[in-house]
Amino acid sequence: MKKTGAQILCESLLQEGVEVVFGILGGAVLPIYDTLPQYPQLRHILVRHEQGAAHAADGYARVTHKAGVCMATSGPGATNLVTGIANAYMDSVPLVAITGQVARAFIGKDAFQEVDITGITLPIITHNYLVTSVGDLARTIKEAFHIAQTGRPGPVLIDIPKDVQQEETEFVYPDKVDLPGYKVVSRGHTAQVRKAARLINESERPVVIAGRGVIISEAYEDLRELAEKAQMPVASTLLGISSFPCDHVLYLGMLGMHGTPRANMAVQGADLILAVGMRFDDRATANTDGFAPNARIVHIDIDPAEIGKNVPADVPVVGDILSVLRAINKELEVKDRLAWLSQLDQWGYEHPALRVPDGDGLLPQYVIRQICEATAGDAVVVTGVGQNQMWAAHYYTYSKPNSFVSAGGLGPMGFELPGAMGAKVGAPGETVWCVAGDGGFQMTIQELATLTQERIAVKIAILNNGYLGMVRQWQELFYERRYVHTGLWNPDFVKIAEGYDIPAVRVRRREEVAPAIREAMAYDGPFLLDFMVEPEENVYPIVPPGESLGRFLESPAPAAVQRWA
Ligand SMILES: Cc1ncc(C[n+]2csc(CCOP(=O)(O)OP(=O)(O)O)c2C)c(N)n1
Ligand SMILES: [Mg+2]
Repeated sequence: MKKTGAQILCESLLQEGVEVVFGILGGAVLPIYDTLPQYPQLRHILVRHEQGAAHAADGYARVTHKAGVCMATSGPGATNLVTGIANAYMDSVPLVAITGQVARAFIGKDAFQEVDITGITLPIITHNYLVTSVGDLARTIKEAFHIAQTGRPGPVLIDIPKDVQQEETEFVYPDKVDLPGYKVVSRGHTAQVRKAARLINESERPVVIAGRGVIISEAYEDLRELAEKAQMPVASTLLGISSFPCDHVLYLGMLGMHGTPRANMAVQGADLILAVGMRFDDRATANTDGFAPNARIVHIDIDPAEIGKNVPADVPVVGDILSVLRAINKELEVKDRLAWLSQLDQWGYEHPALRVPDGDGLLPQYVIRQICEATAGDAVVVTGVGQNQMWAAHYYTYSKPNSFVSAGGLGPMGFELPGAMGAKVGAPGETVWCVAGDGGFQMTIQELATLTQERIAVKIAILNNGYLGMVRQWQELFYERRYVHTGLWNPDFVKIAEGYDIPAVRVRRREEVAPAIREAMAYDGPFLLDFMVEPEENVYPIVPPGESLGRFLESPAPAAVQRWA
């Protein structure tokens, strides 16, 4: 029986196990939307901006480990997806973006709402397609999901001209892909695995740096086994948070520009770094010239292009993290490494961090701690970008694997609300908190309407400091306190929420924090808390730009600040 391109798209999505599509319609996707009612198994969530669709699909993908799907019309709909696609690319998130395109006869004519979206997205996409014949559509969708979800995950875009959506052909969904140039190496090379294990066995001061690859590969147990067997302490990158239990005695915290003293000093003092599914991002390494000066580096990654890109590796192992860690674990000797671990404890003692200062002021760190307490470290926390992100990274004790969702590589303000929305749709049984900046929240605030229309019960905590806080912090520390255009006039977020039919509470004092969080959690639906936090609170420690990991500022002591100004 013949089917239209639009029907073939829907049938193929069902074949791929897709349950949810985030999108907004327009002229060039009308045939697809007109077909949707024939497929009630496909839930469509109508967002209010295509950036929201892409971020929501991204949040959904991160919690489910399945490709998130977003859909937009041609031209402005497609370009509005671009930030979300770039974000998924930078953070290796499986995403399938479907865009309508003008009819084939109009392509290249500057037709109404025509853009070359395959051209625009080329550098920020794992792969993309312009489907020029309905006969290619099913195979294209099969390939797109395969490429998005296997190997190093990432975004794939499928651009479908309107007349291809209307054209008919026989529908046969292929049961396998035929991509001769696309090879995924999953098992690490045996000799490299042996070398890696030998270096670990011989080392005295080893450190694991766990990245998002551990989460993508769901290798939590294997990482834990490795750490415990070899008594190797574990630092994580920002995106590696929740790959290893935060309350584990071997956990050092996050490393990097805002890393904990213990994590950064461990890396600088190590004789061996085991880098697991991380890409030596500059926010993680600080100045690479001074990075881990005494360490040999074993780098495990599924993407060979990552090996040696930023930091040279002594022993590269290309493969899937789960399979490589399992292989290494078999070769590991049981060690106690007491001298090294007590050295780390000593450093931790000399450089205490992450204490919430006493006092009356409403500190953002205190708010995060209270959310952590109220949820027993068991919620999924989705952050914005900036100070709120760093406080959420540091002050919540993530006890469950893959419970910290944050946009690290691209760092787009505005991820928080749609990202949390997608995470809640993907994990409806979890409590999902959106930790928002007052600046970032306003970049995608319109998705409050989607929460209400779809009854998506995200709990929102705005850390309202009245500033583009992270940038203000840089102005304070590195531009002699010249606050140029970082102060924000903000609307009344409680009234805004009420306008969207979302109950909301403003919190000004410490003693109001816990009851407000309880009220938000008791409510069956989305709820917003507007925390009026100390405006000029800073994120510490911070490694000033250009410095190496060991040179962090720990406190706002004026002398130290001047030295770096
Ligand atoms: C889309 C986008 N524009 C600009 C920036 C640069 N930037 C990084 S953090 C930040 C401040 C964020 O302010 P807010 O959302 O209030 O978070 P806070 O740092 O105050 O917690 C800015 C402007 C960015 N990351 N993303
Ligand atoms: Mg702010």
